[in-house]
Amino acid sequence: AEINNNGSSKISVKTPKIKFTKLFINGEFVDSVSGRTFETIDPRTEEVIANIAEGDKEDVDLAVNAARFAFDHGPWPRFSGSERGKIMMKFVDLVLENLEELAALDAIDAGKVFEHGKARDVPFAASILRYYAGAADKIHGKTMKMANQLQGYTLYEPIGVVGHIIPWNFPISMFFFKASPAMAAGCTMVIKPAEQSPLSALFCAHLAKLAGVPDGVINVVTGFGTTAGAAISSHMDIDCVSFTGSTEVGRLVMQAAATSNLKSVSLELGGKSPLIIFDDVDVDSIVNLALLGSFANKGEFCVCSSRIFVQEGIYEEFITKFAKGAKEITVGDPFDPKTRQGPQVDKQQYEKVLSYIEHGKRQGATLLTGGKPCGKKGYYIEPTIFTNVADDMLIATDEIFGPVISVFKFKTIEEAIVRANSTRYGLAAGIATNDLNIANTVSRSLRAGIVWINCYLVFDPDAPYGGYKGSGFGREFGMEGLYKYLQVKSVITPIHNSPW
Ligand code: TXE
Repeated sequence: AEINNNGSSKISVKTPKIKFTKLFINGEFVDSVSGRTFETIDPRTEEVIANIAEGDKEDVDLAVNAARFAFDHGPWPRFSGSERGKIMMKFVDLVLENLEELAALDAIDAGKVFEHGKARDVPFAASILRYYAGAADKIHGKTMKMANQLQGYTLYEPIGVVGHIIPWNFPISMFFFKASPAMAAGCTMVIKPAEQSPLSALFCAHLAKLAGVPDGVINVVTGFGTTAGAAISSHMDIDCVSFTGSTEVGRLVMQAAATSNLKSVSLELGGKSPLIIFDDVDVDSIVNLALLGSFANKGEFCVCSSRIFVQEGIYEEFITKFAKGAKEITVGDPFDPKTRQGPQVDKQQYEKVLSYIEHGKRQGATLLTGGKPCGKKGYYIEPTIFTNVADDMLIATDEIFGPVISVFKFKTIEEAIVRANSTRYGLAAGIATNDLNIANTVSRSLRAGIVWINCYLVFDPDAPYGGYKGSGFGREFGMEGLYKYLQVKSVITPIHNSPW
């Protein structure tokens, strides 16, 4: 990999000024009750960017009270869908007007490539918000002609106060993946961004206020998982918790929901997604697809194609070209236009990824390329590929969440399906073939919430995605992503003396 990180932040001409560092509760930026703060770190330089208010249980209580009041007495759930949609559209405009600043905040806070933020993350976040703004006035139930002179209809009602707990890999996107459908439904909410990347969520809270979102509808409590996060999942007055993060914490969130008020839960957890490449494909174009599926966002994405299965006929050609492509990825400062891969989000993730690389070597896999940290400072890791990986090695079974990919060789379709499915996860999968019959057979056989055929990492607001098996449950995007924030009520009434 070409390294352009020289250990200083001098490339970064666009470092944004940090305007918002406090909790956002009931339409105001406020200090935490304890007055404590925590440091958010720049993964390029390992230096402190800002001190952020550290919310804890008392702050979550205040935020929930504000959200509860806004739900029980405020205008938001009582607006017509089109009134909510209008305010959400204004919010979309403000997000796009502030596109550069938002992308820059995620670049310094989470190490995300600035150009990618500008071209993809922020516009996609805006398109999710726009989709649900459009959906807000299309929520309706059905009528039922019932037996015995009864008539019934269903009402779709907002579920109430929602707690959103979000991770650090797509800070701005996740904010809108969670907030937009809940807003459309008429819910009010408390959002806890990840402690590694709180900046863009606070900026978005400010934009929500400018857009005219009423006070108390969106509250943002920055802080840690075991304190602020746990206070959300165990809160007695939150009706629904929507979590994206690790499988271990997903389990804790569900337990806390069960032992508190039985709030509804949706979980988007980790993955170990297979990309299956059959030997009828054009290797060069599939290599590009595999590079995208493997090393986008430095491998810090839940649908990363971290297990690539290649049919034996093209295996040698594929790994040669795939390794060459990985070596050509420029790792460096996210603000440098040449950069394709920034630093891992924090020291913990950086060390986790490096320790998996050591495991892979120790367990006898072949390190085809990469495998080392790079740069003098910051959490940079070379794009790394292992071959000769046994299906039960740790690097083949665990979510590494970094730029580390295992490539496997297979012979038959049946073998590919069995091996691809032999994982505790089930988030995404990719298939590369020109044979329609293979594509259809394999896509039906894979136990994953989203399957890409001859493409990868393609998301659309209208296409639901979420997990099978240990990758969680509940869907984001599409109307499915909206219905988890609604409850259905059946209303039944007798009709007297009707001949029908
Ligand atoms: O996740 P956590 P971490 C995976 C990925 C990564 C690993 C660890 O493999 O390497 O998880 O990352 C909050 N109660 N994913 O440790 O801890 C926390 O503050 C309530 C996959 O950062 O799950 C943050 O806001 N909340 C994933 C959020 O949970 C708690 C994206 C996620 O943090 C909590 C991120 C608790 N007890 C990591 N503990 C994906 N699916 O895309 C923590 N949190």
